[in-house]
Amino acid sequence: MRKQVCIIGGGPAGLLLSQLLHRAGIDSVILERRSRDHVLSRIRAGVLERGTMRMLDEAGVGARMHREGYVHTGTYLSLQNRGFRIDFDRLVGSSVMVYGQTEVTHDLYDARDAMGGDIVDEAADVTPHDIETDRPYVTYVKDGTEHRVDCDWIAGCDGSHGVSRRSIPGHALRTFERVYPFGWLGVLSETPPVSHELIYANHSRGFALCSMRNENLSRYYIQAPADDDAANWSDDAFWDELRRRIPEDAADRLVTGPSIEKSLAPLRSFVAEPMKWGRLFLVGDAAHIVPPTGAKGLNLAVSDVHYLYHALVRHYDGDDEGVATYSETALHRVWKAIRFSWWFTTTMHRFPDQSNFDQRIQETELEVLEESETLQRHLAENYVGLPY
Ligand code: RFL
Ligand code: PHB
Repeated sequence: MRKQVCIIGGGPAGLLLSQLLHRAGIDSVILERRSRDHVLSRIRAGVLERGTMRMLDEAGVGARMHREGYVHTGTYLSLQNRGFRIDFDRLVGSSVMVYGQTEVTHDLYDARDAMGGDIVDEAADVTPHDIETDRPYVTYVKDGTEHRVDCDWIAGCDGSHGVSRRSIPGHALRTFERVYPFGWLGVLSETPPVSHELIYANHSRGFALCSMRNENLSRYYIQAPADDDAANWSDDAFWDELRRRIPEDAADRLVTGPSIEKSLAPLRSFVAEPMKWGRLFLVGDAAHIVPPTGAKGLNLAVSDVHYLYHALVRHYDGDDEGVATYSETALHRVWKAIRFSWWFTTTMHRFPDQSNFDQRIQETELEVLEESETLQRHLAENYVGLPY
């Protein structure tokens, strides 16, 4: 088959890119390794920046988000069981949308299907070839038969364990990484959320986050050792630990119930440079990973898609400036989100080797934040998403 763009990976980045390209008259195919059921059952991000909302609207898939999502005009931070609010609306005149990545992915698949988009699922051995030439192609195996996609460009939207980044020669790739000595143990439960707004809690027992999906679906996380196992945690043990770490009034009204999902996610910061090599672009988690504390992963994938989409539209209009500068432009924004996520993670979590000095500095950082509108504005600006 011949396509203008071959997209590897059918997560939110790949789906959104193909949807936008289709609407601009540029044809693409998505090669996804997993089944659609698998992709649609992954529980991940929950917070959408204003730029992400705009992009979903631009792709024509924002209607259900506006109907069913929750606009949050602020968030709570807590230190040792006492919370204070950061008011995004007052500080920066903006807000975020709480709408699960699972739902975003659902809406994108529905839109792709409605437009007859080409998506190959359960594509095995997806391999990019000749990316340093003007005639790249991608091979894959489906139901035991090898297929070939000839294309102008390859978009590597295949997440952190995909094949795209590995296709860039080692001498050309530079990576930057920080691995944190803890993970997030997450629980999804069919209970009313403890708070209408998110609560990010710093506690001497470790970080906790209260989030939500809807009026009867809550998402909670607690910091746990990186080598812990979700199977070690009964629901009761999880609820007890969460209750200890969050503001007292929230702990008192927390409604608990059986978990319908429980998993441990490791935390790391990672960037691969450059994000373009020859005819291959890296997009989203394929190029960078952030710890979830700043809620930036999905949102960064969407801003990458924004830059790449406009670069490709310009290319087919005869202007190659956008494709030439994609990596530089995207990385400029990526590093700011990497910094914010690192800062927020470092400020909110307890580190195993933290000295009493480090701990006092961390507590003072949060006290200063509570007192300083300037610092709050900085946090708000980054949390709702830097403009693009
Ligand atoms: P994805 O979603 O990983 O999709 C990549 C797709 O590529 C497929 N694939 C391949 N296909 C073909 N051939 C191969 N060789 C392939 N290898 C992989 C995969 O099956 C998959 O379908 O990457 P994408 O599209 O770049 O999207 C990135 C986001 O999914 C990710 O950044 C966020 O989920 C991160 N994240 C959060 N981001 C936010 O913006 N806000 C949040 O609140 C937030 N919370 C989170 C998060 C991630 C979490 N976990 C589990 C990592 C909370 C958690 C707990
Ligand atoms: C979530 O609801 O899953 C969520 C919310 C905020 C974060 C991370 C995850 O920072």
